[in-house]
Amino acid sequence: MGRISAKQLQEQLRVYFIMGSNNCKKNPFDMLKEAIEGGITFFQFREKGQGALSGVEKVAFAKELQAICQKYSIPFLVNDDVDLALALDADGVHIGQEDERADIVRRKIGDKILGVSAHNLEEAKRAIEQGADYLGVGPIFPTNTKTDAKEAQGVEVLRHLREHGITIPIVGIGGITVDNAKEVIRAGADGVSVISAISLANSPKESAWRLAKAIDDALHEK
Ligand code: TZP
Ligand code: MG
Repeated sequence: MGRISAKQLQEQLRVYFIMGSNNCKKNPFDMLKEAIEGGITFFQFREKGQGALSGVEKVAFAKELQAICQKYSIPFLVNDDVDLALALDADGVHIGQEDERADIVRRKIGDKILGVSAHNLEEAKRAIEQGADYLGVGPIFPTNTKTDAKEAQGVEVLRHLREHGITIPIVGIGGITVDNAKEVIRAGADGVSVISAISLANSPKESAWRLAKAIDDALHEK
């Protein structure tokens, strides 16, 4: 099979929903299903922060979310926890700069999808050298979801990376909503990754649908 192609990943990353148990104000399984019905294209299980599940509870929760993703053919990635990703045979892993080095994770996961968070050109280049398939770049806008997030960088960081030769798939992250998603795509991202725009929406389905529509419209302008 080999590693996923940049082109295929670019398509899959358009509407990237990230969630853990503490991001949900209603039943997480219903929410994920609604988000999928609305049009999300990619999912990351991110179980961290206050009240996060651990041990067998975390594994059981992850499995149930993964089963939903599998039913609808949505890629299922695990944040940080490489061992869990391998145990579940997830589609891939997303790691940050404070996690295990990307080249070590790449060796562990073989051809599974590897996403790496990058905040600047240097981190982006290193992540690519070490085997990243895509980059998560942000926070683009201020976010209330990640308490230890760095300062928001605006969409300029995306433009900067593209102007300096970064061609692999990129998703913007941080404070992205239906109203600002187009700017993120116009600045050079292939997709947007969101937590609260979907997880805290009154209708996750409608929110996902509107995000997908905004992104589709912005991509067609290109
Ligand atoms: N990394 C940078 S910002 C962020 C993460 C995980 C949180 C994104 O959440 P939201 O609710 O979409 O701003
Ligand atoms: Mg991390």
